[in-house]
Amino acid sequence: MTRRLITFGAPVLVAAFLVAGVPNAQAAVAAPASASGRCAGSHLCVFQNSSFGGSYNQFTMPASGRCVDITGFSTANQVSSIDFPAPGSHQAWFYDAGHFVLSLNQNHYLKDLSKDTSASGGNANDKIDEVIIC
Ligand SMILES: [Ca+2]
Repeated sequence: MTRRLITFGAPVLVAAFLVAGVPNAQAAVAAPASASGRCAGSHLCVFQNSSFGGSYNQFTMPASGRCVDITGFSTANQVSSIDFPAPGSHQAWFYDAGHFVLSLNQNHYLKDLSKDTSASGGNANDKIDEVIIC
């Protein structure tokens, strides 16, 4: 797994947003609070299966004012649900081969990405291979 710390507003992040086009689009089926029971508070978890099933990756939050750009995680291209528990102001952007898929605010979850629209077309299931958390 590659986890690269980048300064907020750094060129690499700006470039990602320009490619994405719609960085602030919000997923439709988001609801507050933890749902999986498998994701430690203050982390972001991506799950291989819907309803928080299968294997998963758990990501820690960057320091205030910073972002992390994560690729190469084991559930890449298999992500079917996301849990982002713990109240807070962090936000995550998800990408598929450099194309923006969707974003999610902390204290929300998405239980079945096959029911969420991807900004890159179709639904968001089994597409995510990059996560940026700020
Ligand atoms: Ca899957």
